[in-house]
Amino acid sequence: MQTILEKLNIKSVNFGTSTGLNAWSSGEELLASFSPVDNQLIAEVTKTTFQDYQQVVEKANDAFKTWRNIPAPRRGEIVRQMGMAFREYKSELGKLVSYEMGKSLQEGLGEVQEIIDICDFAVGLSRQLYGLTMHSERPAHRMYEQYHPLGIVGIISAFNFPVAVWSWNAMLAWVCGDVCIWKPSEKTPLTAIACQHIITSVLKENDIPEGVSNIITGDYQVGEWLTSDTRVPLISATGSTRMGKIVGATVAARMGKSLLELGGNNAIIITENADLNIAIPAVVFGAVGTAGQRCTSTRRLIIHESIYESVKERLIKAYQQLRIGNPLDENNHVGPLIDTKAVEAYTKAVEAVYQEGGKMLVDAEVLSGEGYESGCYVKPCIAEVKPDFRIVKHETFAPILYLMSYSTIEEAIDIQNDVPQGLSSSIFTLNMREAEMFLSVNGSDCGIASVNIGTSGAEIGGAFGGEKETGGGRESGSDAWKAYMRRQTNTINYGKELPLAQGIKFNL
Ligand code: UN1
Repeated sequence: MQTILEKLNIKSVNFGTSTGLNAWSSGEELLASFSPVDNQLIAEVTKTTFQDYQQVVEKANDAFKTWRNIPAPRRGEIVRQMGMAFREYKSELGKLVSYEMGKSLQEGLGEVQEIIDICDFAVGLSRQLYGLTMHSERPAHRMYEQYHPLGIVGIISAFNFPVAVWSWNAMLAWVCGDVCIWKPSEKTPLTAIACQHIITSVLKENDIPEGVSNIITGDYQVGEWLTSDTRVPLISATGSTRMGKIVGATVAARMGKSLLELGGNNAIIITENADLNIAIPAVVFGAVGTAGQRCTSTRRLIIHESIYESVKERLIKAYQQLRIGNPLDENNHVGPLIDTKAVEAYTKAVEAVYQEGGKMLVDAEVLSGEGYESGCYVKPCIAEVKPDFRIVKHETFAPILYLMSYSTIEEAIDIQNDVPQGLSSSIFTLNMREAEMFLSVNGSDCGIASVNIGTSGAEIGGAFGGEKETGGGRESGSDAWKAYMRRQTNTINYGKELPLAQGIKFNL
């Protein structure tokens, strides 16, 4: 693990909260980063003080005045160079993500690949920040709209995707002409600082003020400085619904904009017309990948009654083959949960399943003994439940899969929609009517609805986000960039008269 820390000039302790490479923080309090893999202290980071925070905002504001005047395609060129830098550090950063967060090495590398992909996307986007032109109802008038940068974008990210989700926001914000202040999860500050170091070298080489990219570290209080700050027009927050409700209310109270990407409770419907050879692996990856800690993780399986028993058996068999252990060992499928608090939430959810009358098909277990000393490793489990169990409507960030059966496709869609969350959903079927019904206005109510692929692993090209308690925001691809800009409608009169709109006459 030393390599990336050394290569990035991260000297393990107290390198400070910084807008760049200089550790100028006045803080003395430290934030420790422990790995859930083996409970080792990886490093400690200085917590941002209120005084630091003020400096960061001032630097960001100054940098904005320069950055917004750099033409968008030129900003895209800087982002292109960032993408090249992330390519160079892919294997080391991927490893650090895996070690600090606990996801498998493959997934850690996949996360860095998402950064690279969004950089490429943003480069193209930098030449496509299009507005429309309209035909004015008045003679000799021209109307059009244009998009201007907003200013400072506050990014609050979660531990489960410690770097990718930041990049979806930051890369778009940068080509749009905004500057960013990033508050990473207090559980994964190091990967964030590694990204900041990678970015800073590119900014320096191009003579761009370092205040374009800023990090603040600490707990919810630091987040509160950001969310209540009128100098920060947009807050993009990823995390729990509980957190999102607080952030959303704080930002709304000051009429700021928020982009919320919160909890999911994602289901897969397996119809009697499904190709089980693709459905089963999709379910297993969706449910146990990242140890069930993606907001897109598959939590509920809604299976047609005629194939329920055979799907159940195939899943039980597949789960028996899962290898749980150190995520840096490529032979393992499942790594640890983020911390022992998450293990508690897993245990509590399993208890709730029993209490409500559910049955375990693959038993839950907190693992101990050699290799599991951190106390964060749990066995992915499968529970047989009824759709109306309270626990089934709740998002538990752990590898617990709920199985239910249905008899009509309408019933399956009702079950799928009948939860407070609305992020990702899928149907496995080769029947065109079922697939189209699922995608229709009467189908899934989620922000993401797919056919014959799982609920997780969305590509960056699409808009990412969901409805209801998921928060309604859209990040990443498609036209998600519009959230990072302010729209201005412009009307120009090039005539010699002053005709009023709506035919109003006003004679002086
Ligand atoms: C998240 O879990 O917060 O679709 C994001 C996926 C990833 C992103 C997940 N591309 O699973």
